[in-house]
Amino acid sequence: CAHPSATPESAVSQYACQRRTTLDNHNKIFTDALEVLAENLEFCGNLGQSLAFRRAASVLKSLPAALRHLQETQRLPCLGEHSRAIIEEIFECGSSSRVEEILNDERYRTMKLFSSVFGVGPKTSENWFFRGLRTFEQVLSEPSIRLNRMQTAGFLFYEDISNPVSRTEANALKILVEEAVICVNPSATVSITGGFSRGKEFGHDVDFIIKTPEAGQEDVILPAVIERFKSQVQKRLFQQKVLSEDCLNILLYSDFQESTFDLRQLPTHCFEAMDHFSKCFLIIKLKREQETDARAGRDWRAVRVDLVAPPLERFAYALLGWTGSTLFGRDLRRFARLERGKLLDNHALYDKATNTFLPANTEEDIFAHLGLEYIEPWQRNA
Ligand code: 8DG
Ligand code: MN
Ligand code: MN
Repeated sequence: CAHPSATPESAVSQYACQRRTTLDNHNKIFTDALEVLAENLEFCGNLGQSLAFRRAASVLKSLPAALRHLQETQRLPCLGEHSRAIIEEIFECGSSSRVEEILNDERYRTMKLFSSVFGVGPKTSENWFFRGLRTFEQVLSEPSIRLNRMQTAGFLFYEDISNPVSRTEANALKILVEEAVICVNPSATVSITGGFSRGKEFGHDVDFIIKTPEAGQEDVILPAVIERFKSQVQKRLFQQKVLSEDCLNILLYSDFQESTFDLRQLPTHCFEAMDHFSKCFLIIKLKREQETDARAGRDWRAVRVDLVAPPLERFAYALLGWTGSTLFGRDLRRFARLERGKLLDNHALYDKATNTFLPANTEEDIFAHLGLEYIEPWQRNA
């Protein structure tokens, strides 16, 4: 990537946080190919090179029109010779032989299959692959494999969870989550974050962020919500005929992670965007709106839900992080560090020059601290 000061004002920035990237991708044929290459490198543990392909794809996603000639990539940042060679081949042949090769590669296909299970990451997938396992049947019948609780739930609800969640379902879930949250704390509010807040019509889960005005409430609200889910909510909704009888047990899986957040801790510079806030990863039963699953004989489906509850004074930072996209967040942190001498993560923004934490009530405040034009959530699909 070229240094931004070396490029004219109108040029595309190397930083995703200085580009507006809507879901209207005019270069899908190229970005799909580059993302397969990136994913394959991730499976191989080559995160640096993977990121280079992810950045190249992201730049193309931000363009207002489809590329017409390879030469157009010359003026774009983050497009190295490898990416350009892939684009060139797609221009000439309609597809990339390297991408086709990866899509047919046994290791890639197996890693893709295994890591599609909730709770199974690249490490476990690789382990299973090198033990000669290729299918779910083989994994599940291998006596030496002990699945953890998350993976067990992942296999149990695999079909449901691997089906994308619709916006309609996300809105139905919001009502359910809001009901529980307001019951345990009437002053708390719930907002959808993650992909749906960026305008996506479908997601692999639904992400919610909870705002609690009273200090300390962020630490107790999620366990209380989980308890609430386990008891009254479903009964009441059952009485109101919102849920059917077999929906009574609404919580199919819950993993609460206690806060390890420390107000004085400086933002960390790490590869992954994981944060220290109180959060939970859930699988929730959701009543189907229209058709019932006749084969399964049930009128509900399992959906993945994430909840996060940051302290009020850091809410804007948590929201910015959880809104994503992952690459947008990564570039915000990189921009802050390299261009502004500030440390940013999901918890805070720290000015190294003055040794102070910069307070923010809104996402707009954070962009302003960084001297960046505000980018709306739906323009953060980098
Ligand atoms: P999708 O679900 O529609 O497929 O996409 P998404 O909503 O953009 O992805 P996600 O995997 O649900 O994650 C949403 C954002 O949350 C993403 O930018 C990563 C971010 N995130 C954090 N911290 C943490 C964390 O500690 N755990 C998880 N699971 N996600 C986190 O910023
Ligand atoms: Mn999500
Ligand atoms: Mn999520």
